Amino acid sequence: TNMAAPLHAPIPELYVSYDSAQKLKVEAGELPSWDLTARQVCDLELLMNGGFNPLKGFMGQEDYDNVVENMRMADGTLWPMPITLDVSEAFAEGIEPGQDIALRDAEGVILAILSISDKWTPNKAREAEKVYGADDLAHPAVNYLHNVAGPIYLGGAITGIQQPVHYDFRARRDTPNELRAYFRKLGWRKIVAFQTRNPLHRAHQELTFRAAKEAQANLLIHPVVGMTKPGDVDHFTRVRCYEAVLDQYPAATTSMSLLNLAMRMAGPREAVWHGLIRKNHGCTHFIVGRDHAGPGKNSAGEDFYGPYDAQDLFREHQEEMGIEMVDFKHMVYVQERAQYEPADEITDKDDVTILNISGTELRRRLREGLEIPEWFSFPQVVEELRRTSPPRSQQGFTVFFTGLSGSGKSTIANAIMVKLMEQGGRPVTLLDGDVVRKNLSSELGFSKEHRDLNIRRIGYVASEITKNGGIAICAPIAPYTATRRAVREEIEQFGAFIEVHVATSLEECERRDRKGLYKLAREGKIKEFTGISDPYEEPTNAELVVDTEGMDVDYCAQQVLLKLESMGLIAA
Ligand code: PPS
Repeated sequence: TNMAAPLHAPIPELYVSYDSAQKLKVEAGELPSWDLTARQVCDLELLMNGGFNPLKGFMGQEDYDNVVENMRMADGTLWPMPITLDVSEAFAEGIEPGQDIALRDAEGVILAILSISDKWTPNKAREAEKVYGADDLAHPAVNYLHNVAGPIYLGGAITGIQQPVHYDFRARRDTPNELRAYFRKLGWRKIVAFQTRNPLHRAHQELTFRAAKEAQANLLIHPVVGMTKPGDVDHFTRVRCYEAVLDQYPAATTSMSLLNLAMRMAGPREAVWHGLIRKNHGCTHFIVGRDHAGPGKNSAGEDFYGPYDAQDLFREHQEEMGIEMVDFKHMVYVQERAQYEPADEITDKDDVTILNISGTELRRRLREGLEIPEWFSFPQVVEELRRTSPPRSQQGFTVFFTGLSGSGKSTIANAIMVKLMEQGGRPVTLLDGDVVRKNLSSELGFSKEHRDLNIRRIGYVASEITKNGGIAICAPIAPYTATRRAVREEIEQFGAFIEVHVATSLEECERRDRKGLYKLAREGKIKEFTGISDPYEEPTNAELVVDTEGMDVDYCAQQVLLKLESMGLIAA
């Protein structure tokens, strides 16, 4: 009939009109202001554009407590995820309820005004237990909660001034109301949403096709481009992959839109949250597969949630949510029938060959440049993935020498540099301790603070080189374990980090005293001299330890090269 409810009517946003926004922006310049973290910008965007409808701002304490304890706001509305504004102690000190503050993005642009109603110190251990199921730092959101998020929460209503600016894939991003308008325009009534943080392979395509068929609905591929699980394929690469497979879908019935959500990997609660967000985006159905939004293993090596816990929790609440679940079991490839089938529907398991490539196996094959079969993925997708994850022998890496002054770091580092340049293929940069101190760190001395600063600068440059596919060779003393570890973590985001401890003993270094510095240090003419009047913390987890006593430089350099070869970093 023609009496149906208005299709995909707009939902409330928190933005003020354009004119008011211009005025508010000027006034807000006078307010105390908080620079939002990357995750807070994602949350704010979805608050303002209605993605988190019916939330009107960052949660106050009462709503927060209720959400943590029983997945509901204080007024009983179902909402599984705390959406809170965490700030530092120093910032919170000067802020009281009743006050307005400006919220700015990383560039300093004012996005919104927060009218503060609540300020409190949350019980983070409790939040971790209840929301994520365990106070275990192996869970990325629990780690974030304890180690990244500030200690104080501020709550209150948001007045939206402007959307966060995105320079990437603009045409592919839609607010809930933009998607609703699009569905209205095309006359799409039933829409099944597919949430993903991974590249789409054939199994996903099959699953989404089946889901759309089952629900007799149009399909919205709705990938997350905000924040996903640490270590995921970056969203630039993924979107190029999605664009590459979009051709495989019927354009008349399928659409794709990017969602700037910051995921928490909270499994069951996250699935319900995802469902509510999709409902706000005008979808009527939502696909929940095996281990939806799973965080991986806990610190005891077990899964945080059961594989179908998310489906169970969603099912329990779907009526109240007003969005229907399309549940899926694990899809596997049956070689004899050359097709994907849900694992639990295969009745002749013993007579057929079931093929499956796990995420870990896929990453291994990419890393080692091995074959990825066509039954698993689309050639265009594999090509995109290979472009961002070339085999290790084509990726950047950092060799980080550490050891006492005069231990032979520079000499070995120079030999390695020359040998790598002889091989060619990648640019090589040497960041030698002495040389760095003449330019990059010329104003620094040898206090702990200055040494740390020096090493962090070297680490930063090396991480940029590694990211861009080059080889960085560093040769500072780097006496502090914690600082070496920080550098390692920064670099390992982009490529391999090989720590080489040049373990020449103090006695030997002092005996050689190639620069005459030990003599001066003993005489007290050089203060804070490593090994004499300043500490050197020996590495315990170096990839390689070389002892230069009685060995020639060439032999030491060979050991480093062999290590690089065994790690697949240079061609054998
Ligand atoms: S650090 O601790 O990593 O920042 O040191 P680094 O940048 O590698 O600088 C070490 C070189 O500076 C010379 N030098 C000293 N070293 C240690 N302690 C003191 N107080 C000191 N003063 C000057 C020394 O020549 C080191 O060079 P290498 O190549 O290690 O011998």
